[in-house]
Formats: sequence, structure tokens, C-alpha cells
Amino acid sequence: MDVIKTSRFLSLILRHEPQKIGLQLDAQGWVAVDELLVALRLHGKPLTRAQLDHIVATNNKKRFAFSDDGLRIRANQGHSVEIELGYESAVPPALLYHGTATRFLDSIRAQGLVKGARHHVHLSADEATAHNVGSRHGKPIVLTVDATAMHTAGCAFYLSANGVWLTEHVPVAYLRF
Ligand code: HQG
Repeated sequence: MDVIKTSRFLSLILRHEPQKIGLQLDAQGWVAVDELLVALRLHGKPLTRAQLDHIVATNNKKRFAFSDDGLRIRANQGHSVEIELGYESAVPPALLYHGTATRFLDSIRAQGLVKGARHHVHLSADEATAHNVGSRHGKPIVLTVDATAMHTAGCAFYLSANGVWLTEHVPVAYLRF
């Protein structure tokens, strides 16, 4: 099993296209592990429970989580399908970071940070992570978000189970370029 390829495919299934292997996520994004393993086998991508455990445990961004009873699995963040992860709102650190590509800057200066296909704008507590996220899109640049000011103004922040900060929209006023 190629761990990285399999983990990418799981991200696709658990965040964006569960129907690709005939699955449906529940309202909180969970799917039964048994169903997932059967669907993967039927679609030519067999995976054992032990291999899945290995991926969940070692994934570099802790992208996936099992339910407490170990019977269900979901992605911790990053979805485009309509689900409600149910994270409680949380008080963010003073500053958060967003990595993007320089070609998006004009549009970001006009609209602030918008969430695109995903449910939220994704922010990191550290600049290095933001830099890596930005590199996925082109020449990276890290923007600083005045999270305390946003929070004081009433904007909600959520912290995903894998440490990603989520919010609806970051208005330009709170961005430092
Ligand atoms: C940009 C990865 C034009 C935004 C990462 C980003 C993250 C705008 C792109 C997670 C804009 C959306 C999410 C505006 C924002 N005009 N472009 N007004 N506002 N953008 O992939 O944040 O590895 O949906 O800067 O680690 O890059 O998948 O979001 O460049 O946590 O687990 O629009 O995905 O996690 O791209 O990445 P994305 P993202 P995983």
C-alpha cells in the first residue's frame, strides 16, 4: 500500500466525493469504518483495518479521526460536502496566519479571505505551516490575521481536531500583507 496515495484518496472520499465509491457521510461527516472498507474493496482499492489504523495514526496533519468507539471515521476539516463538524467556537491566539499564492493578492485585497469550495477559511497558528499551504497554489506569501480584533468584533473561530483554525471570512481590515 502506498500510504500517501491512499491517504490522498481517503481525503477525497471523506471530504469531497464520498459518492465516488458509493458512500454517503452522515450529518457530522462520519462513515462506518466497515462500510468504508467494503466500498474501497469493491472499487479496487482494498485496505485492511490495520492499514487504515496506520494511516489515521501517522498522517502528517492528523487529517482523519475515529469516533470514540472506533466504529466510524471522518476527516477533521477541509470538506466541501455539506456536513456540520460540530466544533465549539474558541478564542483564537492573537495572530493567525494564512498562506496563499501571490497571484491571488489583488483579489484578496478586494474581498478579504473567502472560503471558496470549503466550509471555512483555513488559518494556522504558525507561519511555517501557512507557508507550506501557500506553496500548494504557486509563489507563496503568508498573510497575518489580527485574530483578536476579529474575535472582539464578534467573528467566530473554530479549532479543528487537528489544530487548524477555521472562520467564515476574513475582511481585509484584519489582514496584514
Ligand atoms: C485563496 C490543506 C482569491 C486562498 C491546507 C487559497 C489547509 C482567495 C485558495 C487546507 C481569496 C483556496 C486549506 C480571494 C482566499 N480571492 N483567492 N478573495 N481568498 N483565496 O485549498 O487555505 O493538506 O480551498 O488563499 O493545509 O489553501 O488538504 O484552501 O489559496 O489547511 O489537509 O483561495 O487544505 O490541508 O484554496 O487550504 P483551498 P487553503 P490538507
